[in-house]
Amino acid sequence: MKRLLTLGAVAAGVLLALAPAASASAVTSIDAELGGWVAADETAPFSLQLAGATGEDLEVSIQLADGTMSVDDSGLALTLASGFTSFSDVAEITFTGSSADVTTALAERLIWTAPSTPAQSYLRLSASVGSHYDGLVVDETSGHSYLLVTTPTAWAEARDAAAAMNLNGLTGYLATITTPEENSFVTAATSGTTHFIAATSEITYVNPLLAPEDQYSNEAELRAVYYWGAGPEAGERVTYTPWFPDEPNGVVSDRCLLTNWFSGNGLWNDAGCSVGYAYVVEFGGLDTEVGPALYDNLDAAAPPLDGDGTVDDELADTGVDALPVLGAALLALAAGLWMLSSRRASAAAPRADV
Ligand SMILES: [Ca+2]
Ligand SMILES: [Ca+2]
Repeated sequence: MKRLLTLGAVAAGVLLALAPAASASAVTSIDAELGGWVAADETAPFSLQLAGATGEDLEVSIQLADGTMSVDDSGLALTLASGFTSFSDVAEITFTGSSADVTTALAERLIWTAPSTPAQSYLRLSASVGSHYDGLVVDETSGHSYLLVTTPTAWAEARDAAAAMNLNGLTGYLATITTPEENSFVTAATSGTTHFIAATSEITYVNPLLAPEDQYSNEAELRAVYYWGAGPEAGERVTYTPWFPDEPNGVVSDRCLLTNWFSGNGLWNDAGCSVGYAYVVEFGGLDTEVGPALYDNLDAAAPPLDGDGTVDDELADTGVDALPVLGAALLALAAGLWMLSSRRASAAAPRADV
């Protein structure tokens, strides 16, 4: 029986791991349209296209080799990261937002201003885009990450909400606290907030995780017997149980476990599954981390020129009217100044499809 139970638990765990992973996703790549050569101080749109983004909030970092950029965030709910103060005229930026708003911002709202010298430049940048969760805490020892959700939520809804989360390819799950070290870390990471963990003795939550021959026929058999109801340990018996004094007190309907009962002590209590409590989502160990998607052309070759490589040809590639630019460049050379006429600025008609 014990052997069968173990095999069943492993099989169920594998099934559970595969099911959410198939629907979860992450930003897997960034494609860029950076345009061609741009005259000094001129602006040109550029575009970063994300592949794989789903519902999770995203964090973007862009760093330019030279020049400045602006992100038109009008109508979009984007938030600058700590240390950044403007979406305009910056050489470097990090911001967060919903997957939809970030995707729109990167695809349609980016403008580059070329540096004042040399007379023409091409855009070089590095960018990264990954999942973003406010308050996420990473255990550097295990590599697992934890997110406290303080909205009072019933256990099954918390389990399902956690499974819908995705951290750079890692599917979330209601936290499984399996060692004293993990218990201490999560207690500290949540500042001792009372919250649900994935342990349960509710028959309708446990049986689907077990092989048919291991399933329980009535709830009395599951009295004070706890299983992990989610995560890599789904379907496994709970063995580490740091109970609060006099718990579990065995109230028949109290079949989902809370930690930090009464105080930030890391001690557990059996409680009602349908009562709303905070919960902790854990990421790690269930599937493969994708990591933030990266784009970097800092060392890439310059974009090709259509003409003979002279200034006018190069600027013509950007769509800028070449003649006034060439005139201004010659004038600037003669005067020892790189002054650009307002006519030239208004003549700029940069192209993103070079
Ligand atoms: Ca765990
Ligand atoms: Ca109790």
